[in-house]
Parts: sequence; structure tokens; C-alpha cells
Amino acid sequence: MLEDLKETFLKEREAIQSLADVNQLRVKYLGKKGLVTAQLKALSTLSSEERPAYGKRVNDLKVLIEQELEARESRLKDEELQRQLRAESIDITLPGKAVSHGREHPLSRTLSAIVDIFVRMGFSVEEGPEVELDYYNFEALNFPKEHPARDMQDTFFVSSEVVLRTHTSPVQVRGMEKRKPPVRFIAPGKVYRCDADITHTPMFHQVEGLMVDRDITFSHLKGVLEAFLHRMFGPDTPVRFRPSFFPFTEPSAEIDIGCILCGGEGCRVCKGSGWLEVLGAGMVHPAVFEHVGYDPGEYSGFAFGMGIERIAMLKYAIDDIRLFFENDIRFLKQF
Ligand code: 2NM
Repeated sequence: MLEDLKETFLKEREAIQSLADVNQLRVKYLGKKGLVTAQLKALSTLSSEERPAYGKRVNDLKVLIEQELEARESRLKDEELQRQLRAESIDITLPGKAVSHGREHPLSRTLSAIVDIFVRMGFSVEEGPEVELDYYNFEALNFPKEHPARDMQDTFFVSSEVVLRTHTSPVQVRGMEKRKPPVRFIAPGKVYRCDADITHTPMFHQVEGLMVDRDITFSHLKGVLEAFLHRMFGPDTPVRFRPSFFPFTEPSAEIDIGCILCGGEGCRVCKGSGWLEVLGAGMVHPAVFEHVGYDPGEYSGFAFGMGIERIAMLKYAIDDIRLFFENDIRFLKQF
């Protein structure tokens, strides 16, 4: 009887496939209502002579089954662990993924360089709204009502009184309204004009600057802007001032540097002239001072402006302005 039980168990043990199978056999043989348990319970029906020997045999069988099941169980767990380890293994000999580094955008680098030079000369930095009142963008800057810049063709109108600023000069006006002379600050930022080709985008960046005090002359303008251009493009860069016109300055000038691409020989970029226009400037018009409450009899000042894209294009020899805004990593990587 006990031998049969053992034989059956040994056969069933061979069929074990899983931990569930192990548990099933454990219940079947060793559980409360198990086959071996039943044998142990039956011991009480035996005589005291038969009991010890039979009891030992039942117990031996119980121990054997326990050991066998435990051995099966630990092998199954081990196999499962190995399977899992194999499935989750990583090949540490594979080459790693290259981390691609970011770079400062060429426009940001150019702006930082410009700001840095003026800050070292004692200028502070002012900001103002990009959505601007017509008053600050045009009226206070002495643009007559019929000036072409006020045309729908050149200016983005939000309403009849509100525009996207077409230059950062309104920041200068707001800056002057806020304080009394002496003032000395620059205004970098985004500006907007209805225009798009290889040298124009509807949004671009400008830095404008302003210095106002008693007895500020055109010589101060020349000295500051020459110093700026020599720090920006190198101390031997030729600088030239040409008469020009702006509504908000009188007299006005446009400022050229010797072509940094051909060294003044004449090339495609300087259109054969040997010169590149980089700045507009002039002595602030008395009408502008009147608008901000400065007495033009007491104070004078100079102002200037430049396009950051243009400066960056010249500095890095970039021939299409749109490259700045496409965010093509192959372009950006070069700076
Ligand atoms: C330029 C050229 C010349 C300029 C003038 C002023 C202000 F507000 F003071 F009148 N701000 N910026 C100015 C003068 C800007 O950009 C080409």
C-alpha cells in the first residue's frame, strides 16, 4: 500500500512542469486531506505493536516526498531566474549612444558680444514691449503721418493705434520718459517688418543705443561707435561715416566697415565697393527730446541702431538670413 503510494508519487513527480504542479502534488500527498496525511491519521487504528514500524515507514515516505518536491521546486525557480536573467541581459560591449551637445545660437552669441562691449563702456540694458503703441513706435520719434514706414506694406498693424514695433527705438523713448539725463543705455530685442527674402525676415533683432547728457557731440558718437566696431570686428578694421537721413536724428549717418570678407578688394558680399554698412546713427532730433520732456537747449545726445542678423551674417560669413531660423542642426553645429 505504502509502496504503491510511493510508486505513484515518483511517476507523478516526473510529470512536474511548473511550480503549480509542485503545489498540486504537495496538496495531494501532504495536505490536510492528503494521501500521506490520511496514512498518518490511520496510525491510531493500528495496534501498539504495528504502530512504530508502520509509523516510521509513513514518516520516511512523507520526508521523501517533501524533499523531492522541494528539490523540484528549487530547480524550477532556478530555471525561471535564469530565463529572466537571459531575457533582461544587456550587451555591455555595444558602443554607447553619443550625447549630442547643444550650442549657443549664433544670434545669441552675436547679441551677447554686442551687449558685452557696450556694458563695458558703461551702458545699461533696457527692454520694452514688442506690441507697441503707434505713439512710441512713430509719433514720438518724429515720423511724419505720411511717412512710408507707417504704411501697411512695411508695418504689421494690430489696430489703428497699435503695431508690432518696427525698431527698438520706442524702448529708447520709454527709457528717456522714465529718467532724467544723463542716460546711457542700449535696447536689444525683436522687431517686425512686412518683408521676406534672403536678407529679410518678418521678425529680426536689433540693438539700438542712446547717450544723452549736456554737451554730447558727434565726436562722442564717433568715438563710441569706432571703439565698438574695433572690439567687434578687430582693431585694424577700417570705419567710415557717410551722411544719411533718419526722422529721429539730425544730423544722421550710416557707418561702414572695410569688407571683412575681401579686405576691401571688392567682392559679392560688399557688391564690389569694399565697404559694408553695419550701423545707422545720429544726434537725437530736438523733436524727440520735446516728446520725452528733455530740454533740447540744455541736453544733446546721440543714438544708433544695428541689425543683429546682419552683424552675425558678416561675422560668420552667412549668406542667407533664413538659416538662423530653420534650426537645422548641421548649420547650428558650425558655431
Ligand atoms: C538707428 C539709427 C539712428 C535711434 C534714435 C533713437 C531715439 F529714440 F533716441 F530717437 N533710438 N534709436 C536711431 C538713430 C536708430 O537705427 C538704425
